[in-house]
Order: sequence, then structure tokens, then C-alpha cells
Amino acid sequence: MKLVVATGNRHKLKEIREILKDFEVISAAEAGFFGEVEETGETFLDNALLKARAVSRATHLPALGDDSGLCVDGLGGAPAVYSARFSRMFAPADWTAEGDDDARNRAFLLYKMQGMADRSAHFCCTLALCFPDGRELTAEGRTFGRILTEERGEGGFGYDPLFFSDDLQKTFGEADEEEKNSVSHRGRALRRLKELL
Ligand code: ITT
Repeated sequence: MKLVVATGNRHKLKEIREILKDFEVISAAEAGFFGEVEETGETFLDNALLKARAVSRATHLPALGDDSGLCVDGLGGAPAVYSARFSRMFAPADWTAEGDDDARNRAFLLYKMQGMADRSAHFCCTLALCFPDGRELTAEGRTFGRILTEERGEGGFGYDPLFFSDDLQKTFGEADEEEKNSVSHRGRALRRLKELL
């Protein structure tokens, strides 16, 4: 089965390709989609559906949307759907940090969690697979752990170097791709979706 991944995030695309080895997975650009989908939803499910529907409609192919994020108990579940935009949306004007969005988000998370004793957190991934004929499948995966006080490991992306996995007993930044995919929110959601298919 051929499907388009409705993401602009190359790390997500790589993980999805690795886990859906038995599918023909193409990027949105390879399918001729260069648009931006506005993520106006308030839930992972809303945003996953927005992305998948837009790309399926435009390309006339089955499209997979992935909306995911980190939920920190001590922050009331934040940043959740705002994970990618965390520092851009919520950092005060006098807060500064170096690096790309991922590095700045990690630095802002550490800043927000200074002195916090409860560091438990989970990643959530909601997938929506939308077909050109209007059929839709959705699946969710979670993975639990805690947020360290400093980064460990160079692998992965986003918050991975700060997320100490309960399952792996190391950070996702220290894990290799196969280890991360075997327990990650995205791996779990994709395996559930395959069962549904
Ligand atoms: P698309 O919307 O184009 O798919 P995005 O990166 O904007 O790309 P999201 O809106 O779903 O995607 O935001 C996901 C953010 O959550 C991502 O940028 C990371 O900060 C974080 N995140 C999600 N999955 C992650 C993972 O496996 N490891 C580390 N951080 C992750």
C-alpha cells in the first residue's frame, strides 16, 4: 500500500518509514504537496486529522497525519499540542537561548521545570490515516518516563535527550533508532494502526 506522510518533520518521516517497512511511504513533497497545514486544533486528534485530510484531498492518495508531543505532569500536561512551538509561544521576552527550535524548546522546558520534584512525563502520538474516498482510521500511542535536569545523548530529535524512558532505562537521545521505535509513542501508535488496517 502506498501512503503519503503529511508532515514537514524529517525525523518523523524517517521513523515512520522505518516502522512501516512493508508500505510504500512517500513524503508530502514527493507527492507534490508543498502547502502548510495550519494546526488550529486543540487536541492531537484534531491536528492529525487536519494534516491527513488536507494532504489526502490534495494528492488523491491515502495520507497519514502524525500529531504528537510531550506532556509533563508537573506542568499540568503541557506543552502537549504546543510542543513544537513551546518556546516561541510561551517564553517571556527577556528569555533567550541559542540553537534551533528543538534546542530552544529543550532549554525552555528545563527553565520551566527548575526545582520541580515531580518530573514524570509521557509522549503521546495520535495518527490519522485518511483515504481519498473519505474513510478514516485513527490510532494513539503513549510512552512514559521522566524529564532529566540535563541532556543525555545526541540521537533522536525534539525532547529526546531530556526524556528518560521507563522502558529503556536511558534517554531516547541515548537509544538507537530500533530501541526507540520499539517502545516509542510513534512506534506503538503505528503498530496499532497496522492492526486496524
Ligand atoms: P508536522 O506538524 O509537520 O508533522 P511538527 O514537528 O510541527 O511536524 P507536531 O506539531 O506534531 O509536529 O509537533 C511535535 C513536536 O513534539 C515535535 O516538534 C517535538 O518537539 C515533539 N515530539 C514529538 N514526537 C517526538 C519524539 O519522538 N521525540 C522527541 N520529541 C518529539
